[in-house]
Amino acid sequence: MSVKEKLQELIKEAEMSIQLVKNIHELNEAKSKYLGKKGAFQDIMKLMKDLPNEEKPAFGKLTNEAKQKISGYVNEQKQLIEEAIINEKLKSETIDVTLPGKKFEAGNRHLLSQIKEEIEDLFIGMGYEVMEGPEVEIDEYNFEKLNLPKNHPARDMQDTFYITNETLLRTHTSPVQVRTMLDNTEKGPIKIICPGKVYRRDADDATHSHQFMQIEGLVVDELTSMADLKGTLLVAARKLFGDKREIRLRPSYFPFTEPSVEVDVSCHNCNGKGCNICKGTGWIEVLGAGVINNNVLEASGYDSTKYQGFAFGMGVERMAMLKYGINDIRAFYTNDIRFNKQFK
Ligand code: 2U9
Repeated sequence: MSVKEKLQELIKEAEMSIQLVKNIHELNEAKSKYLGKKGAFQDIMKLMKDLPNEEKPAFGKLTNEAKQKISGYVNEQKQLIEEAIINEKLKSETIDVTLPGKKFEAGNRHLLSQIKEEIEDLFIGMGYEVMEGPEVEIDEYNFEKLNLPKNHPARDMQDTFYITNETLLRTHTSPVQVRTMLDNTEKGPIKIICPGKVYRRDADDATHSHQFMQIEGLVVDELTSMADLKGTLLVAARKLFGDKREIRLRPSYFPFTEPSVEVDVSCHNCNGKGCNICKGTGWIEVLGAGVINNNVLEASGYDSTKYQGFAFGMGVERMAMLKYGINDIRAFYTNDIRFNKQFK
């Protein structure tokens, strides 16, 4: 067999076996079998030394052409294998755009946050500023400066969570008003509401919680009256419980206000006719209020002959319970998502 014939045979064999190769690993093996250092051309090259000199260039040309051909087969097969890999990948990653999408449910704010913000917004609309303060307070701001002297029953260990003799968990947000009055170096007018958590040593039941939320308001100015208080609370009651609501004030007592009142709103459920929400009276007690006690003004550096003002306080849970007919305060804190979802 001539060298030419040997080369033609090698080319044919290589073409066939390379075409049968299925993956890159096999292809690399085939490549080194035909084109590698110890490959099929090694034996053919050995024949060169026995050839007459004049035939050597033609022999070299033929072997080079053969190598190029085989190299071409390798490249073609490589391309085919790579295409097959891509096609396989595309097939496995096909997205069916007609499938229904995954539903992401948007959550909602906790009802207490919603009510708190609703109340904040309505007072901001009347020119109030929102103030916050610490939940761990000193006795002086929580009691002393609010006209609750040392022997007052509210200061009993049974009613208040004391941390030390002088520090405690605030029992109302009133110390925030005290701090605002003390911080006001010009001793000028104040118009604020103070929302936040408060703590009392109550046994938890359907209507009591050792921790709950209050919003208190304070207005200090040179010309304020009980009429301003009543007008303010009427606006608030109508914003929260509906345009048709009326309010009534009943005399009461708080150490920090004098005179003090309890405020009822006409029942939004029965329009005042009497139902189980208003216990047949047509009225629901919603908050406490009054004219700031002179002792309280003086304790925080205000001249009570020049300044007066009014204050009010409400429980946020109570507002929410009345508005939505919720009969157990514990529903707010047990984190049952089904409860929260009802107030979307
Ligand atoms: C200062 C002066 C006066 C805040 C007031 C009430 C009346 C009141 C209760 C409502 C239900 C608390 O959450 S509740 O238990 N609050 O009735 N709060 S007047 O009076 C102040 C506060 C601060 C310096």
